[in-house]
Amino acid sequence: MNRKSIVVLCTVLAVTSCVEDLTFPPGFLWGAATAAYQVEGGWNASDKGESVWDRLSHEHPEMITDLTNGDVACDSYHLWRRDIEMAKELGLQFYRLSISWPRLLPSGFPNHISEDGKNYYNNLIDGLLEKGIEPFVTLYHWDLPQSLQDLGGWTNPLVADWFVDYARVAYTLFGDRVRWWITINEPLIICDVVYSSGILAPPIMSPEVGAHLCSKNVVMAHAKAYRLYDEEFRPKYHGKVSLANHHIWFEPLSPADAELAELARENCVGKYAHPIYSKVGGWPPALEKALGDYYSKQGYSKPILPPFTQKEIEYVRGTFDFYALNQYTSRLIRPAREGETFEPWPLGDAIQLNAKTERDESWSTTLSFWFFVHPEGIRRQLVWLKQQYGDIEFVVTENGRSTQAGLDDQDRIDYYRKYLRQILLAMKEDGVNVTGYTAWTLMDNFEWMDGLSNKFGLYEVDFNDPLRTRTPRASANFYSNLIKTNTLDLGTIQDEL
Ligand code: GBH
Repeated sequence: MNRKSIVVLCTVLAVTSCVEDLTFPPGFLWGAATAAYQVEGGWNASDKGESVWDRLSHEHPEMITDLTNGDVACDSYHLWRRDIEMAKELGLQFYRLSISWPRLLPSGFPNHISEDGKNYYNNLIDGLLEKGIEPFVTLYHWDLPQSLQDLGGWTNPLVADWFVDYARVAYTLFGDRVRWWITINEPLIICDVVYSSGILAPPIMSPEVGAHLCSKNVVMAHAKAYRLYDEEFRPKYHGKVSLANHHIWFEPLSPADAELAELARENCVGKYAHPIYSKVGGWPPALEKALGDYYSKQGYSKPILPPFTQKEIEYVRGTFDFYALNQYTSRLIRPAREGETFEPWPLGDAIQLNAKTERDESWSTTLSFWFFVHPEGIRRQLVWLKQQYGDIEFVVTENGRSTQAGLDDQDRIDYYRKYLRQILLAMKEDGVNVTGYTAWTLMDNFEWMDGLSNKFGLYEVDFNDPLRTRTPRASANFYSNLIKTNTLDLGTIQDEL
């Protein structure tokens, strides 16, 4: 019997024995995430170096909606004990945090390791482990040392060496206790969105040359850090390493736009997944061709997306132990019409695809301008990824939604229910091997250019209180019950199905 008929049968007979199986497999891992710049504060504590986000928020406070910055944020630099307590209250099996590169290496280089930076992460990691919570560590969540930005940052091919030197320090200091590593969070944002929008850090516009140099350098940096772990640390520590991609699910507006939707998927996901996870490696062929054609018309005599050598293709291919997926939202996509202008979000430099994105009117909006709710998108994305890259292990490393302030966040619970139900369907009906899920985010924090006004937290943080008091929302209660039972309670969304 297919699912549709099961649902129909349930509705007609009102029997409960035929309701879908809402239990996650035993051993399924539950976590929540944050990122260093968004929560830590302590921006100049001790010998910490300046990051690109420190620079942007201090020199251009007007670029952040509510004129706030991450100088103090949730003050997790001082309040990390409370963060661990919250992780424990929720019953998390892992906590995904990121290391601030300039906190650990103030100059950006390993000539000097900050004693206080090292202690901070040791305390956090040890404190989590004492409570039975695994640290799941991201090396790079957007806070590049400004010193390296001054040398070109992610557009300088040497960044791969700088990054691997930093990774070596982190693996050496923390690798005995950290089993899950993410090298880089969301290349799509670091390269395509940063250099095509000029509104994130570093605020540099270079949608053609800069964005594409960055794409190759990020992939190479990831591969080097993976290879280093594989060769020198895995034999002792047996951990897992991957990179976290940002996913927007693209639906064609009309059937005629199917090919364009596929190209958009390759542009946003395939660009950073095909080189690593596909059997053949290298850039996605259709994307490489489309970009090649577009930029040669713009007068470039060499490919704007730097080609990989055969040696590089082989070096990068297979540099993963699992697939890490961040996903929030979806878009309809169609060809641009005569005279239409392009926005940098969510396609990067959309002009190169001559594409426009839209919201389906059935997808509800959120406080974040870029964010529409479309639960089926995550299932379709998982199925697409399995089709492209095979039956590999998937971990959802970010998913969640923003709301206004307030403790009774039924919208957030609703979102979690609907997205988790689709993840379960992907697992049970489509056979996608998802082994873990991460709520974004543990607590309200500094939401980049949206500042403190957009709340994504399971815990509310009082930013007017010097103690940054954290209070659980209704969703925290929902999430801890889910973890306890390992079973999704559909609650109010039952009626909508
Ligand atoms: C993730 O990014 C991040 O990993 C996390 O740090 C963040 O807090 C969370 O999602 C929620 O946003 O300036 O035009 O690009 C998701 C990608 C990046 C999407 C910032 C929205 C702002 C619009 N987000 N972007 S634009």
